[in-house]
Amino acid sequence: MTQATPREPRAGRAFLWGTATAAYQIEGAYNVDGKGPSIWDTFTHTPGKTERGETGDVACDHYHRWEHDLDLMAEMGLRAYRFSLAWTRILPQGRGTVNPAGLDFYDHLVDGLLARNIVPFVTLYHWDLPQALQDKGGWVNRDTARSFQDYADVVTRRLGDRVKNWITLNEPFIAADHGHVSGEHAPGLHDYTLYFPVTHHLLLAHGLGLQPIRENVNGAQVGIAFSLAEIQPATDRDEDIEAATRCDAYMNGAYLESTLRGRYPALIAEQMPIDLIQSGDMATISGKTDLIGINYYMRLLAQAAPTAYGGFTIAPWPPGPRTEMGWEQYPAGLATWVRRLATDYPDHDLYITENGAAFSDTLDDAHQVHDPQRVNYLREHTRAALTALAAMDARLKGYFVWSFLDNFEWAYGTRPRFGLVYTDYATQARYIKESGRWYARLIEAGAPDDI
Ligand code: GCO
Repeated sequence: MTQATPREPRAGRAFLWGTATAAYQIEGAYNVDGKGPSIWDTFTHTPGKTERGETGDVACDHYHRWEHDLDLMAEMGLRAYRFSLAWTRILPQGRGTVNPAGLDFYDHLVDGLLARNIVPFVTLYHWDLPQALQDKGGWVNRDTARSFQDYADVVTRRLGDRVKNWITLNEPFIAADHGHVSGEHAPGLHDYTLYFPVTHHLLLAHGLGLQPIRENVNGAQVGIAFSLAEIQPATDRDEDIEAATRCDAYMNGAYLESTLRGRYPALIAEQMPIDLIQSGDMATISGKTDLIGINYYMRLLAQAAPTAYGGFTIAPWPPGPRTEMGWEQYPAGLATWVRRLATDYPDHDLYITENGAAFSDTLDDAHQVHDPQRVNYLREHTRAALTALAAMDARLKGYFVWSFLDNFEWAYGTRPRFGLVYTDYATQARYIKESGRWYARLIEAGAPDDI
């Protein structure tokens, strides 16, 4: 009797297959209906900051086209949709006066999702800090954490009866590092010493934000969407192994351990300025959460660099398949994260809150986009995640493709295309790509190898 080949693990009917976006990357309408300026409006309007000087002033014009976009999500059979709120659409100055039109927009968006049986996952902060708060020091200023708490209160009072799944922060490491150390993101600062206060105040904002979410949302499920690269030593030399430990602490441990265990990794804690952590902060930062968001794109190979910030640099990947961003395709790293988090934090639900890839998509005369590379990428990564789920009996509850549609990729502008849906920026027409049709079949089948 030949052994039947084991079928690939299948996601259950309750598994939330979805897509993810962010306000600044898709909405446009940057100064419409009372919205105030964010640091990304300021950054992209500053010459030299973005490829081709592009801005998110229009982006995908989702602000005006959201109903058609929701129809496309329903056509693909999405079960969930992760999106972020533009803080300055709701509180144009960051705190104080509320802009009713901003709350109305998200109110209608949530109702539109629910009407299509799509579960909303709302990200409160996806990097677009109000410029008015940046003018007072931004995340370097501890008060910004309090402003975030007020913002979370305003939003959850309005949406908390219908939105149960909340992501406080998207990728705090990227916000801290790219915004304040490398300067490639808004607000475009270049000072590695800012990593510590910005990290701490972002996490304090998360902890303070938990309070209104718990008060205003019955049955809230809340957590952070962490940028989780799998860190490996570039070689088996002791110094590179040590460099990988340092890199993992800076990029991952500083955020996971502080919020989930109430302490920074020793390497980080010992560098924190004395007066930065105030009494009670770590208890606030590690307030109870329910879910862990995994934003996974790549592994990183760390190598020793004694004079570099953090004592490490990132080595080039070995030859192999790449995405349009030049990123190595490494699905095994996603499985590693599912296993690691299921082991370390068994009391939390896990969601892959972002995973996807940019490829050079072209629209043919029939308005079709044949993107077999993206289909293969998604097949490999969903297979890796579901295999880890089965092996660990992990509480992996959902997977969100980055992204629903092609959108504004920060400093790269609109050139990189990550979407399951093609955005024709000249006409703002949308066309579901081959990968979007494949994803719809995956949602039906539940297992990537069945389609
Ligand atoms: C991120 C952000 C997204 C990006 C996506 C592709 O993870 O960097 O959450 O806004 O657009 O990851 O780089």
